[in-house]
Amino acid sequence: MDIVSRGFSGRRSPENAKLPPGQYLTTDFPVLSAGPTPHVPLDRWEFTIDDGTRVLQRWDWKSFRDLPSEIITVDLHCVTRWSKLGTSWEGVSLDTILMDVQTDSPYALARSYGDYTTNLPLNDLRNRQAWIAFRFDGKDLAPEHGGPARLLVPHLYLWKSAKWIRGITLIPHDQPGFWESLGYHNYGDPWREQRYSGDE
Ligand SMILES: Nc1nc2c(c(=O)[nH]1)N[C@H]1C(S)=C(S)[C@@H](COP(=O)(O)O)O[C@H]1N2
Ligand SMILES: [Mo]
Repeated sequence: MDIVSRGFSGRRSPENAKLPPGQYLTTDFPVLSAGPTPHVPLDRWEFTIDDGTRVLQRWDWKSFRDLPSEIITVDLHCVTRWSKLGTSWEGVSLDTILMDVQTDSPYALARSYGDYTTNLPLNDLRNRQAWIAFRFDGKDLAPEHGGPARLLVPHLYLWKSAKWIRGITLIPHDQPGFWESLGYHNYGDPWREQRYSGDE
């Protein structure tokens, strides 16, 4: 029997149920960048998939924007403890991006303009879990938030969502990206509170 009735404490509101451990809700949209915001003109922008040796796929802005896109509503969780619920984006699913890519490599390293990298298992980019997003809240993605386009992987802490994405390298053996090599967790599941490399 429940000693304390549920709705009484007021702590299990629908919003709180969506909040991973150790996170708090915010309604603004903080900017977290490890360096200056790179400005890439759209006529020089490109996005490539490579295997470390060869470029397997290449899109310029026009061919990228010709890919089918979708509107998605997702919750964001930053390792600095803010979470933002119900954010609306438009982007191209990584399932679409990877459709014609044949690989045996189980890991991916996302690469950004400005040299930021972050690693994740290739499977975490598949199955409607990741997008290359170019619009936020109905507007073109602002440069400070990663415009013209950023990776969006909402089921992992937000440092995995590389801003100013320029490509993804498929790698046979996992290798740490920027924050992962500075002591952040290799995988970064907010629901398991995988913040730092020592966390389970
Ligand atoms: N290229 C690049 N991507 C990045 C970062 C960065 O410094 N450079 N910071 C990461 C971190 S730590 C977070 S929390 C989010 C922040 O995204 P926002 O600035 O849009 O809130 O971007 C991630 N992607
Ligand atoms: Mo972050």
